[in-house]
Amino acid sequence: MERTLVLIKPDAVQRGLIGEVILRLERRGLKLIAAKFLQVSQELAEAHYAVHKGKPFYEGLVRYITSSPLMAMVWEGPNAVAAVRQTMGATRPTEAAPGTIRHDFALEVGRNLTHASDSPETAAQEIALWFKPEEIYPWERATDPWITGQN
Ligand code: IDP
Repeated sequence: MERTLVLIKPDAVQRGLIGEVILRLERRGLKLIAAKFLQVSQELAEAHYAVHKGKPFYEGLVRYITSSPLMAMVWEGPNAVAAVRQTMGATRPTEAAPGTIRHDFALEVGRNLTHASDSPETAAQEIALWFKPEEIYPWERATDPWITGQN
């Protein structure tokens, strides 16, 4: 079972797309195990996007992510990392497949609505950065065996 960090970024919150993003992840069969709504500090933004430091879009990216509240979540499921990235679509909305969130609701890479961890290793680091262990609530869902194929 994998876990992945998902951010519903400030543009998606401002555009009223929180429900849409959650709906798609829930409907896919993924399970929400942690969530919080917050205004991101400069420090957290810089830590989250440390890998992009020095790139031309880095400062704009930090400004974007700190500009207005966002929703941070942890989702769990079989192959959660790949499944969530697939549901989000390619980083550039014009390259995202039809039916993905970025294709269906976005136009610009700089306002692409969501973040999702890109590997299980990154997911573990990002979840530890955004959530304290006691803020994560694994729970039994009656439909789990119908989704995972395991009893
Ligand atoms: P990802 O979010 O799909 O994993 P990354 O390459 O890790 O994509 O980039 C992180 C975020 O940085 C993107 O989601 C996007 O918001 C922003 N970004 C990436 N490339 C550009 C760019 O060329 N211009 C502006 N923003 C960018």
